[in-house]
Amino acid sequence: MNLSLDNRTYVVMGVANKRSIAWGIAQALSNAGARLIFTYAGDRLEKNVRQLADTLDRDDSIILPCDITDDEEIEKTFATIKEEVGVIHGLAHCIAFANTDELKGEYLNTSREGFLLAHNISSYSLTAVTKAARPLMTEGGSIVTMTYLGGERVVQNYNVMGVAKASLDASVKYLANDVGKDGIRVNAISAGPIRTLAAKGISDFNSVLKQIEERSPLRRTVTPEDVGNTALFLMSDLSSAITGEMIHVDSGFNTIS
Ligand code: N5H
Repeated sequence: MNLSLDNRTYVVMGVANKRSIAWGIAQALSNAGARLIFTYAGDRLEKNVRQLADTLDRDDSIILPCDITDDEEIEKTFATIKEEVGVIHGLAHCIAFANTDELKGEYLNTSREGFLLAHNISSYSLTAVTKAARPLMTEGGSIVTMTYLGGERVVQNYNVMGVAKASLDASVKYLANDVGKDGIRVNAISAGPIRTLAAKGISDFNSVLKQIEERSPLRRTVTPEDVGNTALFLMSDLSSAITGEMIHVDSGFNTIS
């Protein structure tokens, strides 16, 4: 048994640019021999994804739009994937969103609308895409989502995203139980903070990163490559009995008080 993903196809959702965690995952899977299908939200990101996909060693990637707030579009996207490749072996869900103005101050100021938006995009979407992907995973497979420590404990400013991640983390366990009988595993990677487009504009991100450098057991921040390598492990047969699990890729920061 090894890390090879030869003759396997994976869906990667959430590449925005070359700094994206989703792109770190895509590169690791591609280097292990996987064929990739990318989905993006909004025409603005299509060009970025195409340009990045062009830098991969193989030229059979498929790039499709998928607005995960739209059930019809999810259905359409996965119908196209079925037509194009028939079977998929896994999916990386790297999607989250909350209103910027609700990622600071007190959590209790979260609006109903902002709460529902964050939960819809950051949590329910995993359930929706797992449901759509399941019929294509006829050979079993592995679904990986991205979470963060702020779902397990209070992290300053994470606010409604923390509550949405707690919901996502619970979904991972319930989904894992539902699809386990089909040989499909569902796991989450809890990454340390990384300077991505989503993290842009977040106040004091520098000091968050500095804290990881100073206080984490490994005394360094993590990279999309670190996360990509863990995603590769979770997609491969080496993790064959791991499901409903959360793996921290955070230089050990979660263990420190
Ligand atoms: C404690 C922190 C810092 C404060 C909270 C950060 C939360 C970040 C997650 C969400 C997903 C960021 C977000 O939705 C930003 C949007 O309001 C504005 N940005 C965008 O629309 C850009 C253009 C697009 C690409 O973003 C999205 N989401 O589509 C947490 C940090 C220390 C760690 C961290 C950054 C965690 C995380 O969940 O990403």
